[in-house]
Order: sequence, then C-alpha cells, then structure tokens
Amino acid sequence: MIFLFMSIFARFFQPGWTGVNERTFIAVKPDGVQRKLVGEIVRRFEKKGFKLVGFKLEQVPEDLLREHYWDLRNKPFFSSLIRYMSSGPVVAMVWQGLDVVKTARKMLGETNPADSLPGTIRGDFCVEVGKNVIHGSDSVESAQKEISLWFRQSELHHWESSSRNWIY
Ligand code: IDP
Ligand code: MG
Repeated sequence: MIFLFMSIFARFFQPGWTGVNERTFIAVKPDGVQRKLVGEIVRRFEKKGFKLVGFKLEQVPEDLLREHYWDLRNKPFFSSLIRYMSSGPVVAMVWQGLDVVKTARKMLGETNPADSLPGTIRGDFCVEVGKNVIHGSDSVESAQKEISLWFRQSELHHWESSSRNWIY
C-alpha cells in the first residue's frame, strides 16, 4: 500500500530527484546522429551503470531550441547554434543514477573538443565547438528544467534494472 502511494506520488508530483534517482538530460545533436554515434554514446552510458529512462528521435522545433538555449540568446553564435540544432533529428535521452549530472558532463568532455581529453565523447569524436556532437545538462536544476521541456511525464519510464544491486 505504501509503495503504491509512493509510486503515485513520484509519478504526479515529481520530487527533486536526488541520490540514485538523480536524472540528467542528454541529447545526441544532429551531427552525432548523422555520424552514427548514437549507439556508441548509449553504450558508454549503459556500461557506466546509468539507467535509461527516456529516449526519442526528434526533429526539434526552433521554439523549443530557443527556450533550451535561452541563456545563450545574446551570444554571437546563437542563431547558428539554433540552425545547427535544427539541421536534422536529435536523439533526446534521460539518464538516471548517482551523481549522473556531474559524471555525464565529465563523460562529454569540455564544450570545445580541442580542450576535451581523449576518452571523453567530445575528445574522441569531434573537432569543432560548433559541431560538438552531444549536449548534457550542466546542473541538477538545469537537468530538471530541460527534462520537463523535452519530455512529457508519460515518456519517462519507471522500471527496475536487474543489475541495480551490482552497481549500488
Ligand atoms: P555546453 O554544451 O558544453 O554546456 P554551452 O556554453 O552551454 O556549452 O554552449 C552550448 C552549445 O553552444 C555548445 O555545446 C556548442 O554547440 C555551442 N557553442 C558554444 N560556444 C560556441 C562558440 O564559441 N561557437 C559556436 N558554437 C558554440
Ligand atoms: Mg550548456
């Protein structure tokens, strides 16, 4: 009974996800999709031990992209960034796990691929800052905002991973 109540509560009231329930928003950008990097990127997050809770391929409307990158609206590259992000389908994902926001940013590497260490996604698979293959939320607060911007509640899946007790 208590579990039923908790799962209904979690579904409708979406508490601040913390600890092993922390979530982040990851997107494979149009260049990453075109360059067939989706599988490799998903593989890295799966193998690390994170849990996939949302996944879709989408041609993203410009309105959503402008909202997503609202903080960068005054940057000189803003309009080319919106053009780049709408130049083809994007794979939008939500990953869950302990410290997933910070860890995912480390797995991505620096914004500029030239500053990204080998072994990171940007360090391994791209060259230019304007075609840097992947997005990842930069804080728990932005993750929560971005997830609710990109995903409906019904697109986020509640499932128990059978390897959970081998990871935590
Ligand atoms: P982040 O993606 O590492 O969080 P942000 O500074 O939030 O980096 O910038 C968002 C995106 O805008 C970058 O991933 C990149 O695609 C693009 N961008 C950032 N700086 C530049 C630039 O100097 N020239 C062109 N594009 C840029
Ligand atoms: Mg950012």
